[in-house]
Amino acid sequence: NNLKLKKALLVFLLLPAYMGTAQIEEGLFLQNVNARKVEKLDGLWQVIVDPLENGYYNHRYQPRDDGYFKNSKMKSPSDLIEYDFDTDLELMVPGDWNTQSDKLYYYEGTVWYKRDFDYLPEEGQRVYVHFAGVNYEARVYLNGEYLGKHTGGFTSFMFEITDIVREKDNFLVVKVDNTRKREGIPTVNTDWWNYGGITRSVQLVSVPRKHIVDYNVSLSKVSKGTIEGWVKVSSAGEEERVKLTIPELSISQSFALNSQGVAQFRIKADPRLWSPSYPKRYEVQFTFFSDSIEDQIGFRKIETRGDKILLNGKEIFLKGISIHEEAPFKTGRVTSREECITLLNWAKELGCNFIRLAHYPHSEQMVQEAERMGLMVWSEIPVYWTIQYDNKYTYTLAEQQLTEMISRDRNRAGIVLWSIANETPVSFMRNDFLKKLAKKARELDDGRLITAALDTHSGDQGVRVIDDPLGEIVDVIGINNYCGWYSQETKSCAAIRWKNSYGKPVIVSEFGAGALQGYHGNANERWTEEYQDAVYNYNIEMLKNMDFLGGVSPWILMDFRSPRRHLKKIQKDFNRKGLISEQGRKKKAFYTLQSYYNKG
Ligand code: GCB
Repeated sequence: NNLKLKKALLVFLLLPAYMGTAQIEEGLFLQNVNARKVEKLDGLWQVIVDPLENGYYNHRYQPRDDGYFKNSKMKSPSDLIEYDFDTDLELMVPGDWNTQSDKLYYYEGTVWYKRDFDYLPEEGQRVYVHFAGVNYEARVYLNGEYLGKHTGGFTSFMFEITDIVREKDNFLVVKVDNTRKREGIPTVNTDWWNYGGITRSVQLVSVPRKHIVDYNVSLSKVSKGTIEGWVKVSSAGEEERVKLTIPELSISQSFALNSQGVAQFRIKADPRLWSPSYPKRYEVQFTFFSDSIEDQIGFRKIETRGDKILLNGKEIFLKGISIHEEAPFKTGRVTSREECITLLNWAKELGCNFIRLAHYPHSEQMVQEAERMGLMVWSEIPVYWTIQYDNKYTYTLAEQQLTEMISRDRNRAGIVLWSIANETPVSFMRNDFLKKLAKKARELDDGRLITAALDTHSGDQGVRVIDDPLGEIVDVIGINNYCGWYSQETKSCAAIRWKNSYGKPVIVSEFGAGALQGYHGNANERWTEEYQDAVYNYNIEMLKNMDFLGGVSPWILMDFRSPRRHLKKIQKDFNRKGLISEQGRKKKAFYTLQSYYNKG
């Protein structure tokens, strides 16, 4: 019949969009989730390791209606149910699975997570389940119902559960899959461990029906002595207003919302500006009906003039260090505020005013603590090495991760640079890809600088020329350069001269060398602390000849796990370029960099 035919035709037309990996679901968003009414679901979760995705596909490889998300239980002795969360393994959330069980050390695939909870919903509230980070793909179910899917291991996402959550015996199930994908962001080939799992906190968030969704408060780039921004609410009726207070600046004003629930504002104000030496943040509060939300916000201006970086109108040199989100002492993913503080304190001890958070967005608390401690931040998405620049889906993923990173952290004055790529090979497709990403970043946020780490440069009679078309696109050029390690003798590094014809500041975003902490020998003996130290000494000499140098972030603060590092006696699956071992012991080069930073 006609209707059936029409339906079939419709399904056919819609099919390509729903096939395979081509599907990305638009997410819900709430700014500053941690300042809302939340209930944590952290702690032990029950898990089932499912390498064949048996809990998802049947033997014909079709999605099952009775997958593990149903959390079925035997009802009579003759029932056949071939899984049981409650008698299987347990894993800590937040946490990667690789460092929690020897069997899961190299595991890549699906693990099902389940958590039971009771919840007392309040009248008139909306409830969400919020994930701060799950690597890489998450499918989420509550009480057997599918909530949605998220792709990307380092950004947050949430689903509404108002009509599904009940007072007793809820079960939340997440299918986590960290399979590396050629078309993914990142792609299959990286130099860090593919830690799988629910690596960051999970919480239930509740807000009144009429609530504040998102906001941005910053120092105006154009008018002096002005704070400006916008606030968006869930739904605004006519003549409804939202209130903003910043008590320390004697600001208390209300603004009319437009039909989209958005209010924009500009207020004369003279805040003390945020800087590494004075990381001042103000208490900022928005109120809308019964909802109110508080944040700590700093005000600062970051810009470039020629080849200089200016913070609050004054030239500043970014004394930095690169950091992976790898936990000190225990290794694995960072899961606590204390671990963030340990890493950041080491950066402070080095004399840093800047950190490069490589190679993906770190946790919200890492960024917040850095800002509180006066560290400027470079924040980056894992557009790394050879992702598929000619794949539209890959681009969509990159843009999604960029958007999620900026949305989450747009109010963090500490972040001064958004990085859109690391060591990507020049080609038309890649240039186009990154041009589009940079444009998107600028549309989303005009209060920061755009950067990327390049590794291409040509030689011109002993002079290295930065000659990547990406140089045209970014505001600040990052260059990774491993003189003395992957190329050339250590001694020769001091003599390198660089040519930069872009008229923009350059950050040497990586240099470094591997050393096993406690292993000593000659300065020409690989893996000794002395060799690493020599690389630092000669590269620091090179830096002194770069007039257009705006900053440095050597590679890297602490040794980190990488499956590319097979030298059993030395590496044991660790990239040894840390200035500090994974057990927190400092190597010689730590003090060399420290003395360079303390002098400059
Ligand atoms: C690089 C990459 C970084 C690696 C590093 C290394 O250029 O950007 O992710 O870990 O080199 O140690 O080889």
